[in-house]
Amino acid sequence: MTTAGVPNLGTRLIGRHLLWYRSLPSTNDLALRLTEIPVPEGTVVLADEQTAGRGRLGRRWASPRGGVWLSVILRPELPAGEVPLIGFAGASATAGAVREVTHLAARVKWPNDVLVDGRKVAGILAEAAPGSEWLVIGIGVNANIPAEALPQGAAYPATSLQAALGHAVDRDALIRAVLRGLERGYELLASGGACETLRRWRELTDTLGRPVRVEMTGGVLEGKAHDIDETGALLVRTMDGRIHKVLAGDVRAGGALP
Ligand code: BT5
Repeated sequence: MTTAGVPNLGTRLIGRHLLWYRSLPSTNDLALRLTEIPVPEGTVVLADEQTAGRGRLGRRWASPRGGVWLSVILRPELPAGEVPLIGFAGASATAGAVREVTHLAARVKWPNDVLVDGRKVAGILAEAAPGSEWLVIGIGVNANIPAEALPQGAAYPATSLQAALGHAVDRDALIRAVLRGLERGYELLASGGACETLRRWRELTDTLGRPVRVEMTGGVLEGKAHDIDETGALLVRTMDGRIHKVLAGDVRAGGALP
């Protein structure tokens, strides 16, 4: 482990303390444990490789060397309904960082995925530390991962920045851009900018207005992605004109367009 940071980060909060490991089971797991000490808000845990990277609902997240796998420890002072917006700020920040560093037209997919050419290039996992006010936001970006090392048969097609560009990206520059963008997004939320946070996400998404099929724990919903509400829940309009509120699920393109 090293505490050497990314040079010239220039942030006030996020990444001022940075723990960088060659290999970890999961940066989110370590970050969640660190909240019990606790460490200063904004501490970042980074790993070159994860051996037990996690997605939502305990799904596996492939994290070979070459990717950016990091977790940020936060202690948000936000109304409860706005806490989920940190994930949306994280997705927008990650898509913005990809755009800045690679000029690829990265977009966000509900709730917190980042896509390039319609393929998943990054995922976000926000987790609350049980029984406390700490929150960990995990960000995984398939940066310099060769196409053949990407997960095959993933529920949603995957890509990496290297595969999309045809060459490697500057990983440190990407890490800097992600952390700076997340800090801006977090400060915006903390200063009452929930509407602006959602506006930025809407600007970067192609989920809204499209026919979607949403797979949820309780079943499947088909319709048109109408909007997101003030907590980030997805509003889906079904054929009968009714609007359904989806708090958690996986969106696939398709479904019937009402
Ligand atoms: C996510 O979950 O997209 C959240 C991923 C968060 C990863 C970061 S890395 C740093 C931090 N530490 C962790 O342990 N996790 C966080 P979800 O929407 O549930 O997507 C998971 C699904 O994506 C899997 O079931 C696979 O189908 C697919 N998948 C797995 N690895 C992938 C990869 N590297 N790229 C694209 N898709 C992948």
